[in-house]
Amino acid sequence: MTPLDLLDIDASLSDEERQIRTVVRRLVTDRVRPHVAGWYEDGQVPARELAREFGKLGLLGMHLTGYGCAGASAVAYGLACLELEAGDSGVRSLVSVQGSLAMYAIWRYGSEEQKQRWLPAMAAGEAIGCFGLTEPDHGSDPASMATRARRDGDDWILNGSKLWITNAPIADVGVIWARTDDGVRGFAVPMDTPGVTAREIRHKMSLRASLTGEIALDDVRLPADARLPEAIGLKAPLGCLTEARHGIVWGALGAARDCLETALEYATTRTQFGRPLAGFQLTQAKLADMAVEWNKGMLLALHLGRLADAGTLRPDQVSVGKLNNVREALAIARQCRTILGANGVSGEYPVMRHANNLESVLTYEGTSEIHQLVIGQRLTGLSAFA
Ligand code: TGC
Ligand code: FAD
Repeated sequence: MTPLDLLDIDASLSDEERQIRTVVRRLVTDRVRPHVAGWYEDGQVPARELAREFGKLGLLGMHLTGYGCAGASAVAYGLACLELEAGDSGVRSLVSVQGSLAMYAIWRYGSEEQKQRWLPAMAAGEAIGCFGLTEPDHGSDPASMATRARRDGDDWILNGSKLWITNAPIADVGVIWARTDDGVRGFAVPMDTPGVTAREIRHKMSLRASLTGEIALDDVRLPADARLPEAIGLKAPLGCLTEARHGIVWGALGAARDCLETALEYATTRTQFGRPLAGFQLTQAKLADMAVEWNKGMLLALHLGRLADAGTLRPDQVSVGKLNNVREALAIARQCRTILGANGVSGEYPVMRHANNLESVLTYEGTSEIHQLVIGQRLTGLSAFA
């Protein structure tokens, strides 16, 4: 429960959903909060160690079934993302990329052998996955990707590069998307294959508690069975994005909640002009407006989560949630920062870290503009991309 829950949204959750949320919140309190400011400042995170701990709790690929995955509901997965991102967006990213992108791709499009080989180890956090779609020259428009896969006998030869790839520097397996003579296809690439190199991208000013890398693919020879047999065309990677974007719809509200709770606490304890900041009408107006937006975001997330559990969620509906909740979470983080005054820019408080992180969240998994255009297409029937 949070005092921000003005609408008693909590009452709409099942006991199981609340229990999962409690477990994840405790994990974040014990394992993330005490260290995350330091990880952020150092630009380092013990991702492997965290992945093993998350794996033990069943958080990796938790909404998938079989192969060591927990088979939780979409709403439970969303709540887990929310709690993780209340710790840090980078920590949620570790889990989303592993579960919703890399594991989901193998689970949805892979052969039985690929599933047996990778999924149990990934669910346990013993193997780390990454998802290579974005390229240096092709971000919002993955249909134009330049990475090529060509046949050489039964083998495949991959050439190209992928940029801004979460977990790449430590990944054991990369789900790599490449153009073939027959269109876009996906490959499960062991990252120790000769010709694969991953370079860490340093000096990010956002998502610093997350490892991001560039993957170079230089005549990478793969056996025929490295290709994900059911991944045919661009809709395969885009289908993975829909999974991850749903998690972000919830996750962004976690970062916003942490900012709001921090600002609320600060405003009630800090006095100026002889009274708490929270006693000023202007501060209350800020807090009220932010809490209203946060509650609207929660209703939206819950609605989309229930649609996902009913199996009827459409990608353009996920765009509504990603666009709104990340945009509002970022606005909330920035407004909360003003309430903390100078302390708002200090790493002693989580607010500026969340605000900086949300700049990445606004851009990755489809920028705000891309989601506006997806919604625009739904409304008008006209594609702005074609
Ligand atoms: P378009 O012609 O619209 O679609 C091609 C085919 O794909 C289908 N489709 C989708 N299917 C499932 N989910 C979606 N979200 C889908 N969007 C489209 C579509 O129905 C079509 O199917 P079919 O059967 O007709 O072939 O494709 P387009 O080239 O016009 O592009 C559309 C656009 C711009 C929306 C798409 O390219 C896009 O979403 N671009 C943004 C790229 C992006 O989001 N990249 C993210 C990379 S991963 C990442 O950022 C990870 S961050 C770390 C973390 O998550 O924590
Ligand atoms: P561009 O596509 O060049 O866009 C630049 C600007 O132009 C944006 O504002 C965009 O909205 C706008 N724009 C583009 N096209 C249009 C249009 N048609 N109309 C109007 N405006 C438009 N990718 C992965 O594949 N895997 C990952 O694990 C991953 N992790 C990431 C982690 C971080 C920290 C970050 C920052 C990014 C990550 N990404 C990842 C990449 C991310 O998905 C891309 O950055 C994103 O898709 C945008 O691509 P771009 O940066 O090339 O921007």
